[in-house]
Amino acid sequence: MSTLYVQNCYLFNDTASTWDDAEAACNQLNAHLTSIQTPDQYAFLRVLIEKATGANTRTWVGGTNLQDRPITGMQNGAWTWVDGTLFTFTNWGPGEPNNAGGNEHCMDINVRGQDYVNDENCDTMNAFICVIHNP
Ligand SMILES: [Ca+2]
Ligand SMILES: [Ca+2]
Repeated sequence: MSTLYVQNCYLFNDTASTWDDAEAACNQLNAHLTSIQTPDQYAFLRVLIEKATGANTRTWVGGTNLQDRPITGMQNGAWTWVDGTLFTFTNWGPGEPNNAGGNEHCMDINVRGQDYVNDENCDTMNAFICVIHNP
């Protein structure tokens, strides 16, 4: 399912994928996993998922703190958006990002079907949303 919003095109894909495989699938479309720029856009993304799946399906978005990945400690470095936009997001779920087990470096939403943004193990299998800016 693809939808235009504020001159961007969003594509929801329910194929359960790791974060890396999801980003690679977006790249095939000259897209990236989506960033979240505003509360309104976040709400839009959740509606898109609900329309596509009939539920608040857990879904990858494009936030990552990749620099943590080689380190098996309790690092929790700076977050970035894989689409290259400035990371100003502050609407994490309570206690997140918690970098659980020192191994959560990718962002997902709708955790346990809730209005909740979380850092997650990048090898978790989730649906995902790509964005094409100004198609
Ligand atoms: Ca992390
Ligand atoms: Ca977490």
